[in-house]
Amino acid sequence: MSDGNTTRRGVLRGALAGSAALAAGRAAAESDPLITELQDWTSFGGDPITARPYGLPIRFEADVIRRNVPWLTADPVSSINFTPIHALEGTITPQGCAFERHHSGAIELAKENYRLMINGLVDQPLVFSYADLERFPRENHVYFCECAANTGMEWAGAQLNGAQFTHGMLHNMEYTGIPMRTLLQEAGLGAAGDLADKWIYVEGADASSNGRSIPMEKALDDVLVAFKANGEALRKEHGYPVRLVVPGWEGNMWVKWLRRIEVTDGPVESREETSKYTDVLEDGTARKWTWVMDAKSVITSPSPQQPITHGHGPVVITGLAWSGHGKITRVDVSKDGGMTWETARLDRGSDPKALARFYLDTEWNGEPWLLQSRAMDETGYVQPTKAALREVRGENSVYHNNCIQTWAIAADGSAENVELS
Ligand SMILES: Nc1nc2c(c(=O)[nH]1)N[C@H]1C(S)=C(S)[C@@H](COP(=O)(O)O)O[C@H]1N2
Ligand SMILES: [Mo]
Repeated sequence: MSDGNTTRRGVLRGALAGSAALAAGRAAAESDPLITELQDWTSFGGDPITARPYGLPIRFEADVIRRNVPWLTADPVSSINFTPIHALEGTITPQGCAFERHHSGAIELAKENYRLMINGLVDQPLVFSYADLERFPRENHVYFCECAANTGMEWAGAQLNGAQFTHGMLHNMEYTGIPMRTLLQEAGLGAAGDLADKWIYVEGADASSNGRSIPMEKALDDVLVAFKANGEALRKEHGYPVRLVVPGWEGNMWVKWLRRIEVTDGPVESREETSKYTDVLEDGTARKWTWVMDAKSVITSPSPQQPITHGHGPVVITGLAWSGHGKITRVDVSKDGGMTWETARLDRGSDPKALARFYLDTEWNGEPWLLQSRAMDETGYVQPTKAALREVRGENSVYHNNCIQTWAIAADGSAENVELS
């Protein structure tokens, strides 16, 4: 055994003296055939470097995939699948398992067929090719994208048994793009006059067009016209070759296959911002222009798809937190359904409008837990309970459900989606 291992063991022994986990580790080391016998992978060569020009996850990870809920939508062309957040770590979502939401399916649009038009109240209407866009100064930023309908099925009660399904309309990527401001300035905003009451209308090249109105103030602030995610081209399903990134605001505004930006003197009041993506309130009226995604968090492990399977002793509770208003400043974890709270360790939590990862390194000895997490952001906002949200929103809402989620952990380590009354 190397000195490195001896030292690491010494540290573990000090930290976890007498724990079940350490005892199990010691017993295994003496009789474990994986240690005492010669294995294939130590005896033969592996794959040549020519085996996979572009790599996929190893087959043992084949269950870390996007999944859908067939009964949710009538048709898989206008539908949604969910990020396997229960099985991911850190904060960056790989494109290959980042949720998809299409209103008319994912289209295939080649760079050479791509055009982006800017028209309306501009000095000079312009049409850009993809190659034109590559010549503008670009920036890199990490942002979360959450569909406003994320957790929307939970308004009426605990419905779906897994963080992937309750909270998986969520991804977080590093985008490379051109500030919207740069392109608007290229077209010239002199003709628009006073910008305070101006808007842009953005639409995609797919059959749905998914048109949305965005106030000029936001357009000139941090909106990106993006063409790369996590260092590589956008995937087809995320809007290849160009999509809009609208930091902190509901996913519906992140128009994919972006084809047109029109400067307007008011909102267009499109389908996606009137009959959809408005919030029905307790009294039956609907609230519109609820763009910002309020602070929210969820424990990803343990959770229904990620039960505790290693017996008693040390356990890592972990999850994600995010806020469309800026940075996550604190996340608390409760094991007793919100009666008492412990402050979690924030790791990768300082990027505004990006996912934060939190950990509570703790012990579990078979006692029942009612696990919850509660996020706070830099505005001082605290993630609300479902009861508090229902007082305003009733039970017929769909969008913008950022309530505290509860997982019940049973004596066998299994976890279930429950609602506390
Ligand atoms: N052109 C176009 N853009 C679109 C959509 C669409 O159907 N067409 N869906 C929107 C919705 S509702 C969401 S939540 C996000 C999802 O982005 P993703 O599929 O990359 O996860 O894209 C938005 N942009
Ligand atoms: Mo969405």
